[in-house]
Amino acid sequence: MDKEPTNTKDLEKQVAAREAVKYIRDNDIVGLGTGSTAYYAILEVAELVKNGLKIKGVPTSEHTASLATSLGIELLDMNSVEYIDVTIDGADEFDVQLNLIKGGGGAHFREKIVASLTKKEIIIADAAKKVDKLGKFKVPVEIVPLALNYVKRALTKLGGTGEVRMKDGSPFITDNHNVIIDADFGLIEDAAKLSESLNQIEGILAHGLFVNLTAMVIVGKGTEALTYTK
Ligand code: ABF
Repeated sequence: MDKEPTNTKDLEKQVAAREAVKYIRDNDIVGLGTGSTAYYAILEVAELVKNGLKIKGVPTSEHTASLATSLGIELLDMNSVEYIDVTIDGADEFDVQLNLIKGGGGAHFREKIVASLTKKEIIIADAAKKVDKLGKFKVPVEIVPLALNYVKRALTKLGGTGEVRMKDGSPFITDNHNVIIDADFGLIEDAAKLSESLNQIEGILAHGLFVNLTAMVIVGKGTEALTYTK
Protein backbone atom coordinates (compact mmCIF):
# COMPACT_ATOMS: atom_id res chain seq x y z
CA MET A 1 0.00 0.00 0.00
CA ASP A 2 1.06 3.59 -0.56
CA LYS A 3 2.10 5.55 2.52
CA GLU A 4 0.21 8.56 1.20
CA PRO A 5 -3.53 8.36 0.35
CA THR A 6 -4.30 8.20 -3.34
CA ASN A 7 -8.08 8.65 -3.09
CA THR A 8 -10.74 10.31 -0.91
CA LYS A 9 -11.57 7.20 1.11
CA ASP A 10 -7.91 6.62 1.97
CA LEU A 11 -7.56 10.29 2.89
CA GLU A 12 -10.51 9.88 5.28
CA LYS A 13 -8.80 6.82 6.79
CA GLN A 14 -5.60 8.85 7.32
CA VAL A 15 -7.57 11.75 8.84
CA ALA A 16 -9.19 9.37 11.35
CA ALA A 17 -5.85 7.72 12.12
CA ARG A 18 -4.12 11.05 12.80
CA GLU A 19 -6.91 12.02 15.21
CA ALA A 20 -6.76 8.65 16.98
CA VAL A 21 -3.03 8.68 17.69
CA LYS A 22 -3.49 11.91 19.67
CA TYR A 23 -4.69 9.62 22.51
CA ILE A 24 -1.32 7.81 22.72
CA ARG A 25 1.07 8.82 25.53
CA ASP A 26 4.76 8.09 26.17
CA ASN A 27 5.35 4.56 27.56
CA ASP A 28 1.93 3.38 26.34
CA ILE A 29 1.32 -0.17 25.21
CA VAL A 30 -0.60 0.24 21.95
CA GLY A 31 -2.82 -2.36 20.28
CA LEU A 32 -2.14 -2.33 16.55
CA GLY A 33 -5.16 -3.12 14.40
CA THR A 34 -5.51 -4.89 11.08
CA GLY A 35 -6.85 -3.68 7.75
CA SER A 36 -6.40 -0.77 5.38
CA THR A 37 -7.63 1.82 7.88
CA ALA A 38 -5.54 0.56 10.80
CA TYR A 39 -2.63 0.64 8.34
CA TYR A 40 -2.62 4.44 8.52
CA ALA A 41 -2.63 4.32 12.32
CA ILE A 42 0.39 2.01 12.28
CA LEU A 43 2.22 4.49 10.05
CA GLU A 44 1.42 7.27 12.55
CA VAL A 45 2.54 5.15 15.52
CA ALA A 46 5.83 4.50 13.73
CA GLU A 47 6.28 8.28 13.36
CA LEU A 48 5.72 8.70 17.12
CA VAL A 49 8.40 6.07 17.77
CA LYS A 50 10.78 7.79 15.33
CA ASN A 51 10.14 11.05 17.25
CA GLY A 52 11.24 9.39 20.49
CA LEU A 53 8.05 8.13 22.17
CA LYS A 54 8.70 4.87 24.02
CA ILE A 55 5.74 2.91 22.65
CA LYS A 56 5.43 -0.86 22.40
CA GLY A 57 2.87 -2.51 20.13
CA VAL A 58 0.66 -5.59 20.43
CA PRO A 59 -0.28 -6.72 16.90
CA THR A 60 -3.68 -8.15 15.97
CA SER A 61 -2.40 -10.22 13.05
CA GLU A 62 0.75 -11.64 11.52
CA HIS A 63 0.40 -9.08 8.72
CA THR A 64 0.30 -6.22 11.22
CA ALA A 65 3.21 -7.73 13.15
CA SER A 66 5.46 -7.79 10.08
CA LEU A 67 4.37 -4.30 9.00
CA ALA A 68 4.99 -2.86 12.48
CA THR A 69 8.38 -4.57 12.75
CA SER A 70 9.41 -3.23 9.34
CA LEU A 71 8.54 0.27 10.58
CA GLY A 72 10.64 -0.07 13.75
CA ILE A 73 7.85 -0.58 16.30
CA GLU A 74 8.90 -2.92 19.14
CA LEU A 75 6.27 -5.61 19.66
CA LEU A 76 4.95 -7.48 22.70
CA ASP A 77 3.14 -10.80 22.76
CA MET A 78 -0.41 -10.48 24.09
CA ASN A 79 0.45 -13.09 26.74
CA SER A 80 3.12 -10.77 28.14
CA VAL A 81 0.78 -7.89 29.02
CA GLU A 82 -1.95 -7.57 31.64
CA TYR A 83 -3.52 -4.63 29.84
CA ILE A 84 -3.14 -2.43 26.76
CA ASP A 85 -3.45 1.34 27.14
CA VAL A 86 -4.82 2.28 23.72
CA THR A 87 -5.78 0.21 20.68
CA ILE A 88 -6.49 1.67 17.26
CA ASP A 89 -8.32 -0.71 14.93
CA GLY A 90 -10.73 -0.72 12.05
CA ALA A 91 -14.22 -2.12 11.56
CA ASP A 92 -16.54 -3.19 8.80
CA GLU A 93 -19.64 -1.58 10.31
CA PHE A 94 -20.47 0.43 13.45
CA ASP A 95 -23.78 1.63 14.89
CA VAL A 96 -24.83 4.41 17.23
CA GLN A 97 -24.22 2.19 20.30
CA LEU A 98 -20.63 1.73 19.00
CA ASN A 99 -21.32 -1.96 18.45
CA LEU A 100 -19.28 -3.27 15.55
CA ILE A 101 -19.00 -5.90 12.93
CA LYS A 102 -15.35 -6.77 12.47
CA GLY A 103 -13.50 -9.60 10.77
CA GLY A 104 -13.68 -8.72 7.11
CA GLY A 105 -9.93 -9.21 7.15
CA GLY A 106 -10.17 -12.46 9.11
CA ALA A 107 -8.32 -11.09 12.16
CA HIS A 108 -11.20 -10.69 14.58
CA PHE A 109 -10.11 -13.37 17.11
CA ARG A 110 -6.82 -11.64 17.95
CA GLU A 111 -8.52 -8.23 17.57
CA LYS A 112 -11.14 -9.26 20.14
CA ILE A 113 -8.52 -10.50 22.64
CA VAL A 114 -6.58 -7.24 22.19
CA ALA A 115 -9.78 -5.21 22.54
CA SER A 116 -10.64 -7.12 25.74
CA LEU A 117 -7.20 -6.24 27.15
CA THR A 118 -7.53 -2.59 26.13
CA LYS A 119 -8.39 0.35 28.38
CA LYS A 120 -9.31 2.63 25.45
CA GLU A 121 -10.40 0.85 22.25
CA ILE A 122 -10.50 3.38 19.42
CA ILE A 123 -12.07 2.38 16.13
CA ILE A 124 -11.19 4.37 13.04
CA ALA A 125 -13.20 4.29 9.85
CA ASP A 126 -14.26 6.06 6.72
CA ALA A 127 -17.77 7.49 6.65
CA ALA A 128 -19.25 4.51 4.79
CA LYS A 129 -18.80 2.22 7.84
CA LYS A 130 -21.52 3.99 9.89
CA VAL A 131 -24.88 2.14 9.75
CA ASP A 132 -28.25 2.47 11.48
CA LYS A 133 -28.41 -1.28 12.07
CA LEU A 134 -25.62 -3.86 11.87
CA GLY A 135 -25.93 -6.77 9.51
CA LYS A 136 -25.65 -5.72 5.91
CA PHE A 137 -22.05 -6.87 6.30
CA LYS A 138 -22.20 -10.60 7.12
CA VAL A 139 -20.90 -11.64 10.55
CA PRO A 140 -17.52 -13.40 10.25
CA VAL A 141 -17.44 -16.51 12.45
CA GLU A 142 -14.07 -18.21 12.99
CA ILE A 143 -14.56 -21.95 13.38
CA VAL A 144 -12.28 -24.80 14.41
CA PRO A 145 -12.35 -26.99 11.26
CA LEU A 146 -13.14 -30.15 13.26
CA ALA A 147 -16.46 -28.58 14.27
CA LEU A 148 -17.37 -26.97 10.93
CA ASN A 149 -20.52 -28.92 10.10
CA TYR A 150 -21.78 -28.85 13.69
CA VAL A 151 -21.33 -25.06 13.85
CA LYS A 152 -22.85 -24.56 10.40
CA ARG A 153 -26.04 -26.33 11.58
CA ALA A 154 -26.04 -24.34 14.83
CA LEU A 155 -25.73 -21.07 12.90
CA THR A 156 -28.65 -22.06 10.66
CA LYS A 157 -30.79 -22.74 13.75
CA LEU A 158 -29.93 -19.18 14.86
CA GLY A 159 -31.06 -17.81 11.52
CA GLY A 160 -27.59 -17.37 10.08
CA THR A 161 -26.75 -18.78 6.69
CA GLY A 162 -23.40 -18.74 5.03
CA GLU A 163 -20.60 -20.62 3.36
CA VAL A 164 -16.93 -21.04 4.23
CA ARG A 165 -14.93 -17.97 3.14
CA MET A 166 -12.76 -18.81 0.17
CA LYS A 167 -9.53 -17.25 -1.09
CA ASP A 168 -7.92 -18.11 -4.43
CA GLY A 169 -10.19 -21.13 -4.79
CA SER A 170 -9.45 -22.66 -1.37
CA PRO A 171 -10.87 -22.08 2.12
CA PHE A 172 -9.38 -18.93 3.70
CA ILE A 173 -7.22 -20.04 6.64
CA THR A 174 -6.81 -17.60 9.53
CA ASP A 175 -3.58 -16.85 11.45
CA ASN A 176 -4.93 -19.33 14.01
CA HIS A 177 -5.31 -22.11 11.38
CA ASN A 178 -9.11 -22.02 11.33
CA VAL A 179 -11.80 -21.35 8.75
CA ILE A 180 -14.45 -18.61 8.59
CA ILE A 181 -18.14 -18.67 7.74
CA ASP A 182 -19.53 -15.24 6.88
CA ALA A 183 -22.98 -15.66 8.40
CA ASP A 184 -25.92 -13.70 7.05
CA PHE A 185 -28.39 -12.93 9.87
CA GLY A 186 -30.03 -10.08 7.98
CA LEU A 187 -30.27 -6.75 9.81
CA ILE A 188 -29.53 -7.46 13.46
CA GLU A 189 -32.16 -6.21 15.92
CA ASP A 190 -30.21 -7.07 19.10
CA ALA A 191 -26.44 -7.39 18.61
CA ALA A 192 -25.81 -8.15 22.28
CA LYS A 193 -28.32 -11.02 22.26
CA LEU A 194 -26.96 -12.51 19.05
CA SER A 195 -23.40 -12.18 20.35
CA GLU A 196 -24.36 -14.07 23.51
CA SER A 197 -26.04 -16.80 21.45
CA LEU A 198 -22.97 -17.19 19.25
CA ASN A 199 -20.76 -17.35 22.34
CA GLN A 200 -22.68 -20.47 23.44
CA ILE A 201 -21.90 -22.46 20.29
CA GLU A 202 -18.98 -24.84 20.88
CA GLY A 203 -16.48 -24.79 18.04
CA ILE A 204 -16.70 -21.06 17.39
CA LEU A 205 -13.35 -19.51 18.28
CA ALA A 206 -14.58 -15.93 17.76
CA HIS A 207 -17.28 -14.03 15.91
CA GLY A 208 -17.18 -10.55 14.49
CA LEU A 209 -19.83 -8.89 16.69
CA PHE A 210 -17.96 -6.54 19.05
CA VAL A 211 -20.41 -5.40 21.72
CA ASN A 212 -19.49 -2.98 24.54
CA LEU A 213 -15.79 -3.10 23.65
CA THR A 214 -15.38 0.30 22.01
CA ALA A 215 -14.64 3.60 23.74
CA MET A 216 -14.97 5.76 20.65
CA VAL A 217 -15.21 5.68 16.89
CA ILE A 218 -13.38 8.30 14.86
CA VAL A 219 -14.58 8.81 11.31
CA GLY A 220 -12.80 10.74 8.61
CA LYS A 221 -15.31 12.77 6.64
CA GLY A 222 -13.53 14.77 3.97
CA THR A 223 -10.68 16.43 5.87
CA GLU A 224 -12.62 16.46 9.16
CA ALA A 225 -12.46 13.90 11.98
CA LEU A 226 -15.83 13.14 13.61
CA THR A 227 -15.67 11.42 17.00
CA TYR A 228 -18.55 9.25 18.22
CA THR A 229 -18.77 8.26 21.88
CA LYS A 230 -21.62 6.67 23.81
C1 ABF B 1 -9.99 -5.09 10.68
O1 ABF B 1 -10.11 -4.25 9.59
C2 ABF B 1 -11.16 -5.97 10.68
O2 ABF B 1 -11.69 -6.26 11.92
C3 ABF B 1 -12.13 -5.27 9.85
O3 ABF B 1 -12.94 -6.24 9.31
C4 ABF B 1 -11.25 -4.63 8.86
C5 ABF B 1 -11.72 -3.40 8.20
O4 ABF B 1 -10.85 -3.28 7.12
P1 ABF B 1 -10.63 -1.93 6.36
O5 ABF B 1 -10.12 -0.95 7.39
O6 ABF B 1 -9.62 -2.28 5.33
O7 ABF B 1 -11.98 -1.51 5.81
O8 ABF B 1 -10.00 -4.33 11.83
